Amino acid sequence: MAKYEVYYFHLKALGEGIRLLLAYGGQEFEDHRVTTEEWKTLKPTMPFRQMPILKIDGKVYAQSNAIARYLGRKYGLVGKDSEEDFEIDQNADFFTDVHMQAARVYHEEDEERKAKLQEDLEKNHYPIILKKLDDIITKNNGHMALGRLTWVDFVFAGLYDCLKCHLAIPDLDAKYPSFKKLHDMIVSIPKVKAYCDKAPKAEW
Ligand SMILES: N[C@@H](CCC(=O)N[C@@H](CS)C(=O)NCC(=O)O)C(=O)O
Repeated sequence: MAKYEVYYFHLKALGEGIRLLLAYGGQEFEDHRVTTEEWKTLKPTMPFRQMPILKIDGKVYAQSNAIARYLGRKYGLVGKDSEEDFEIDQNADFFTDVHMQAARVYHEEDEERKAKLQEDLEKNHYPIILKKLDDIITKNNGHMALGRLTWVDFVFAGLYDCLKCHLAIPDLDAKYPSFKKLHDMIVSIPKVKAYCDKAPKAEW
């Protein structure tokens, strides 16, 4: 049987969707939570100098959405044709865009600039893009695409706590209940819940 290993920081963020998918697929895996100190040595050995990566029998694969898509294919969480896959990919990319906008501002080091950028996002962008995300989930029966369970739901659930932190909107759950509902639905799937219950706790 193939050996699966996930390498990521002690975070949920971009790594958790992969862990949740492996748990869903009933796949045993080694969950390497890399420390900042270890990362200095590991970084140059990574395909794109970043994590998460998935190792299968020692072969390294990178890019969180590509890994999630691969696992989705393995576990029957994909479309029935190319057009359905297209819809999943489209909504996954949109979700990544939403997260990247928030992450860029969250990581801004100049406090004054950060406050201005955050104000602009909250006033001019978040109401539009978060409503769009909410519409997608509502229209899809509580899912990210195709009105049913696909791999992008796991990406959403894995990243949700991190997204909340990066968005810095304290009442996000109340404003967009569809988000929390989708997250909670994924982490309640019995095999996924069993993983979550025993996994090391990371805030986001
Ligand atoms: N597009 C990549 C982005 C990966 C990424 O940004 N990884 C960050 C952590 S979330 C990282 O490795 N940071 C450490 C570094 O760049 O040194 C993916 O989705 O996997």
